[in-house]
Amino acid sequence: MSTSPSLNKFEKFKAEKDGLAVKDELEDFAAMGWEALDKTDLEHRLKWLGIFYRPVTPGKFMVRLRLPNGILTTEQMRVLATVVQRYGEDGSADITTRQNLQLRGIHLEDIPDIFAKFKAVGITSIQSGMDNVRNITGSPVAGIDGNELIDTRELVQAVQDMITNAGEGNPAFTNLPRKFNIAIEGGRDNAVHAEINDIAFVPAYQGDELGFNVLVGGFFSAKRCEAAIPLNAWVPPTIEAVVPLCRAILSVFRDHGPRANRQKSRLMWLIDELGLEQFRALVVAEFGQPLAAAADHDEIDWDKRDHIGIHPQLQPGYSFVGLHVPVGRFDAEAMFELARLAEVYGNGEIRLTVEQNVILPFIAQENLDALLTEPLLQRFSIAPKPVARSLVSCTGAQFCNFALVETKQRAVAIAATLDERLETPQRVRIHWTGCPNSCGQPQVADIGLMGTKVRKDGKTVEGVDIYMGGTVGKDAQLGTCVQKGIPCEDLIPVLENLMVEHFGAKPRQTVTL
Ligand code: SRM
Ligand code: SF4
Repeated sequence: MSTSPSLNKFEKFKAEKDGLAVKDELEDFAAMGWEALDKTDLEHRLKWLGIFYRPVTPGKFMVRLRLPNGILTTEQMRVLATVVQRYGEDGSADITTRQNLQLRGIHLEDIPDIFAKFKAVGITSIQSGMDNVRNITGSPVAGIDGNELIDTRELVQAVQDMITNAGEGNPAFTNLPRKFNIAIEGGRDNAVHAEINDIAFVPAYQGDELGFNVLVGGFFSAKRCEAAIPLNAWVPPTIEAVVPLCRAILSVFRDHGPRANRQKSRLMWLIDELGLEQFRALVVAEFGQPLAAAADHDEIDWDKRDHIGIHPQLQPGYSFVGLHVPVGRFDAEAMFELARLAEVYGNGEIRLTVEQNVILPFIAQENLDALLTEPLLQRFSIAPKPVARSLVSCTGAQFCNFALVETKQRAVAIAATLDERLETPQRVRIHWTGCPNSCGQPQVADIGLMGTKVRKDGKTVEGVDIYMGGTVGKDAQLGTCVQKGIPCEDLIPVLENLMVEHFGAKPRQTVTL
């Protein structure tokens, strides 16, 4: 196939060979060994299968799953734990900011076997990277929240099945101009950060009928960050409405989205180019029927919960218990233990949150005390200290080649120091992100820390730009950069001051002998 000279290099390689084509070559790749692979297959096309070559740890791959609505079963978790365990010290897993899991340390030669094991328990990693739709998020307490408006679980699964052809791969949506995020919120507290998704469904009443208002175009990138805007559309909360609308918007993005400049290829750039009215008209034409105008307000009227601790759930006699997983990092042992706890005390289900934590649902009243004595809860606390509690961090330099700084370990250490030195009366959400790509969402945080390089004493050192003003839940707003270029080694006093000045923190009394 000939390719136009105006296309960027990503468009060229996609036109030459679709990313999904490597699915049929995986057995051969595994037999050849990663060093023998074509560079574009290795570094890019494998991401269509959720397989990420990590230049920081060559030969040790990351596999990004898809976990619709962030829900998995004990059986699935055990399979994942077994995979991670196989790689000893190198094996680990991270809960992501899209309530998903990424497994690390994986050898390419094992992947056909690993994928067979995934398939046997209904897990897929297909189309989870590059120019594809990412894990679709929904409230982590869908179906168990007494105040829920719409249970999103089936909708999220149905949208994923449409996009991925039920996990087998769907060539109709494997060549989008860029990555794409979808969230479906059914609760009152905007647990999914609807405003930072390319498509977001938020609960809204049209007269007496409950359905969704639809937002479009939210995204973060190194050059530009935008909150989603109303499409002026309302749909009933049915698979028959939500799935075709997602298909229509994705088709418009695929067929009309800008592809020349990767920095200007996300959905919002197309909306800018066409104007909202014309964009909406194209969506309606694809949808094949008129779209109702948006309801005049949505039902997001709560502050965002963090789900940590014990909470009575919709079903009488049961609670869901939120465990704090420091910066979302698991080892195999913790994964096996979580699977066991969910089986022994719950209903065999494990849920993940976009704050990189875990929820065990359906804990019967009579099982609560015993669950609380389990050793894993020492490590994954239900009552973490205030700063640690709301900490979120992207992968950072340990595994990500875009990173300008190490994030996860530093985030944990600094949070521990702040908790030691300060009494903090309220939750302060600190988000770390290792570079301007903003995977750790610093713009939604109370205090967002974005990695950068800084000059200090004639040397280049790791530093951060500080973001503030991000609000979540109802009336969510993106924060902005308030301070630039703080060396990480000088960060603690700066954060202490911000905590005292803006969040009512007080230095703890120090005892002088
Ligand atoms: Fe991200 C690229 C990790 C959520 C914006 N992101 C990457 C890569 C794949 C880069 C790479 O190849 O190394 C990172 C993999 C590092 C690794 O080894 O883990 C990476 N992104 C992550 C995760 C794992 C961060 C985390 O620790 O939780 C999140 C995985 C989510 C998932 O399960 O799919 C993750 N990334 C996000 C989010 C947050 C969100 O979706 O709410 C964003 C901002 C929102 C958005 O996309 O609009 C985000 N990631 C990016 C971007 C900038 C996109 C852009 O339009 O420019 C890149 C770079 C790119 O795509 O070119 C990127
Ligand atoms: Fe990597 Fe940057 Fe994303 Fe962090 S924000 S995971 S450093 S690309």
